Amino acid sequence: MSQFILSNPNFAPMVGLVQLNRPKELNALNLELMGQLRDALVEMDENPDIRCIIVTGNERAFAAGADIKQMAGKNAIDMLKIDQFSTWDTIRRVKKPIIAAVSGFALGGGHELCMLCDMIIASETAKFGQPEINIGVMPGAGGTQRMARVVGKVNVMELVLTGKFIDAQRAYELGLVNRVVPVELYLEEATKLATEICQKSPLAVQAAKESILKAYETPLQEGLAFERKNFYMLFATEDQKEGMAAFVEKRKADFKGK
Ligand code: DAK
Repeated sequence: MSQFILSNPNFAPMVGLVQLNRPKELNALNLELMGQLRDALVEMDENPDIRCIIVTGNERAFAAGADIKQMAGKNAIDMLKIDQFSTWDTIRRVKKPIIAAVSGFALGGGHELCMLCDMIIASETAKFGQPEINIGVMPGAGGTQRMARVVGKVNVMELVLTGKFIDAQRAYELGLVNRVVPVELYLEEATKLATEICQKSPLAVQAAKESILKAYETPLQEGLAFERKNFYMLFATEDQKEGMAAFVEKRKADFKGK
């Protein structure tokens, strides 16, 4: 089978790198690529030596969307039977933080994949969009829902109904990306962010990620109750003892993830 994903669990200390690797097709997300991406992410999620994951493409494209050539001849029942959602749902359940390092095109499913990640570092050359409307369909992997929660109704309407692309700066203004950096620095910047997070307690990081994601899925009171339980749970960890002792003793904490 072709290798559509390059995976490096030792990219930087405690940081795993997953690279989409269908460059000729601008990393169009065919089923094989998505399956390999899911497997690589699950493997890194289970690897105790990794605390944070970066997903990237190449300079020209993060991913130009789902593979239109693979989808073109399908009918509704074919799509239903393929059940791509189980793959996307598995990625959604990854517990470790995932940072998308994006350069070039992040379109359709490519942009939806970015939004499935937890943070996004964009190069100045990045272009985002949901152009599905141009090929007679609409976003199907969270484009209308996740984007609406970030950019608000009028902006998501314009982007989805026109299919137009926006540049990295506009994406930043809309809150879709954390920051924009020169193209030669986007992976480095993502690695810096990942490395910073790796210094924290991985248990606290994962509990915080889980709680933040709940904010997008629940009413406030339910989310607050969930947050509270995760907060109490962290007092059962050695990392909490270490973190608070380190503060009192005026030294840097050494978190073991226990
Ligand atoms: N699919 C297949 N091939 C693609 C592709 C795509 N999305 N995007 C680009 N390619 C291929 C091109 O066909 C071309 O291949 P050859 O002709 O050389 O064989 C090669 O990549 C280079 O592309 P271009 O020659 O077109 O390059 P340009 O620089 O001229 O244009 C472009 C770049 C990104 C503006 C253009 O390629 C483009 O408009 N691409 C399509 C963008 C698009 O419409 N994306 C949305 C696709 S629909 C779901 C999950 C996800 C989805 C749905 C459901 N479930 C979980 C159920 C997602 C749907 C979508 O993303």
